Amino acid sequence: MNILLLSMPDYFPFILQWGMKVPCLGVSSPATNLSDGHNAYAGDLCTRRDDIPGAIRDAIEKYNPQLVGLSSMTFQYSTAKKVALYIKGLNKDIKLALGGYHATLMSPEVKTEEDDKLFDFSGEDGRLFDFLVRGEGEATFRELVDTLDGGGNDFDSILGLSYKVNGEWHHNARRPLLNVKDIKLPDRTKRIWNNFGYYGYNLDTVESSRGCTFTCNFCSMQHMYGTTFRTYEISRVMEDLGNIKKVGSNIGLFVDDNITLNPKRLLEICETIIKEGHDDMLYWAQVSSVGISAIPELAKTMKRAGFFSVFLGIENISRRNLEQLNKGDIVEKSKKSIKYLHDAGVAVVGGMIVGNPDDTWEDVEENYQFFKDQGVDIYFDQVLTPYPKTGIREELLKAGLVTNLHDFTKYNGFWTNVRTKNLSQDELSFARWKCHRDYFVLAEPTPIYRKIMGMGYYYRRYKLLKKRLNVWWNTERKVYEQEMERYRNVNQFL
Ligand code: B12
Ligand code: SF4
Repeated sequence: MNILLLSMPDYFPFILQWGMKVPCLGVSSPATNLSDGHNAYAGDLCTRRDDIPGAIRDAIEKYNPQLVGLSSMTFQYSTAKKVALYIKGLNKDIKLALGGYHATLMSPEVKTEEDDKLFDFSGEDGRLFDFLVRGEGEATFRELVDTLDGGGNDFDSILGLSYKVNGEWHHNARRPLLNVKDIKLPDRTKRIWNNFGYYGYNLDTVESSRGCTFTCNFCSMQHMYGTTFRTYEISRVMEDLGNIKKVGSNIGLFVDDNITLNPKRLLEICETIIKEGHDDMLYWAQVSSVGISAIPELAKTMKRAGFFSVFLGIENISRRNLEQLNKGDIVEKSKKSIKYLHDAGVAVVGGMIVGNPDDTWEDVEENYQFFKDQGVDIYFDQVLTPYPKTGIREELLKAGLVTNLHDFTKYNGFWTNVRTKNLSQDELSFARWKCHRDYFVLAEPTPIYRKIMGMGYYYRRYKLLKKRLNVWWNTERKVYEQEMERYRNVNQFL
């Protein structure tokens, strides 16, 4: 049987500025873990943003799939639906499966009154898709493909699957988490498009673990893995690093939720990278302040292994807000982590979340001041987003602070979907834009960031000059509105 898996092209506006095109393991891993005898192809539509309909049409013609699987986060679902409609228009006999975060949120175990706004089983969504693959996809998708290929429709024994009988949806029970030993390494030759990257580097994604045992209440991850942490053998991780090198990558992005959950294990991974000669590549990972601050030599060893930059979840510096996010008091740990990372020469992409219920303008700005004082190199500041089925959504709904309830295309941390008790949605959005601009965009880059930018530094200076001139000619408010307008339609592909 021919199978095509596609990940969605939508992106977070700031990420575009950084020129990131990231291969999605959510499609290459299920494509690899099928039974023998099928032809599976994985396509990342982020590499085809210039002509999405053309890319889909060509892929359908060339690979002639009987089943197409779409991978989508919640903010990408509207595009997934358009892609599904487009495919059905090309060939109505192709079966369509939706997998990934959005599909997983539709598990019957986490039903809410808002479910029909996420996926309307009795409406267009229900008619368009044939299957939902909820949770980890490797085994569920394999069993689905085998059943379809055998001509069978005995779907009721496939755990984690939702399917239709005479138009009526049935939801099988959740599949228990997989034993990670059973998951085959992703076969990247199944990819049909390959121009991935990060500013001229060739980037690929690798996994060393799945899950996290923390319970931050803005995080959707618990719906996929609960509060568990499963690790791959370090030898498997090294084999995968060797594989991405073979396909020409020179940056490995670890997609682990929290690779620092066991900092001793990360230390061991770094030592093994060095020992086995994989330190000829660069690496990037999402790390926690708790983990990095736990072992003073960890940051230095990471740098020696090739970690040139990390995303550090600082989130907020107000203890009140950290408590509200169920994050614990990590301020001192964040300071320590930034110091350890900088001493080692690792660039810190600081994760910040603003727009907590009690925030004033001063509270928002205090976070940017902290980032500046601590010398954070790149600001990844997001507005608190009431992602569906998270604890924070419930709290914000109760407090009447959610201003955009159901346009989920705006749920990516860039757009403002809430207000605070002291700031309207518009004031919060403007505060975030202005602080981001004043403290990061128009500021002199930190020495580490400047080094990473290389010649790009001069391009940035030129852009800055243009931006400054724009503020001289216009009011800040006008510039803000122009920028927001520019970003509003970036994810309209079909
Ligand atoms: C790595 C990562 C990124 C990377 C790379 C994304 C990529 N292209 O793969 C970067 C840094 C770019 C990123 C950015 C964002 N991310 Co992100 N990211 C992750 C993270 C940590 C891991 C994803 C991953 O690769 N996992 C490993 C693979 C193997 O697992 P998987 O993708 O879940 O796929 C499995 C199943 O979902 C399923 N599956 C998935 N798709 C399909 C399709 C089919 C057909 C089938 C059968 C099965 C299937 O099978 C797979 C194998 O088991 C997750 C958290 C998590 N644990 O998933 C958040 C997560 C997916 N991100 C999230 C968000 C919100 C974002 C952003 C919008 C904003 C932000 N806060 O950063 C941006 C926007 C991205 C963009 N396109 O512009 C949310 C999504 C929430 C939601 N409800 O949709 C998550 C869950 C984080 C969270 N803590 O809440 N992200
Ligand atoms: S530490 Fe990160 S992955 Fe873990 S629950 Fe918090 S936000 Fe989610």
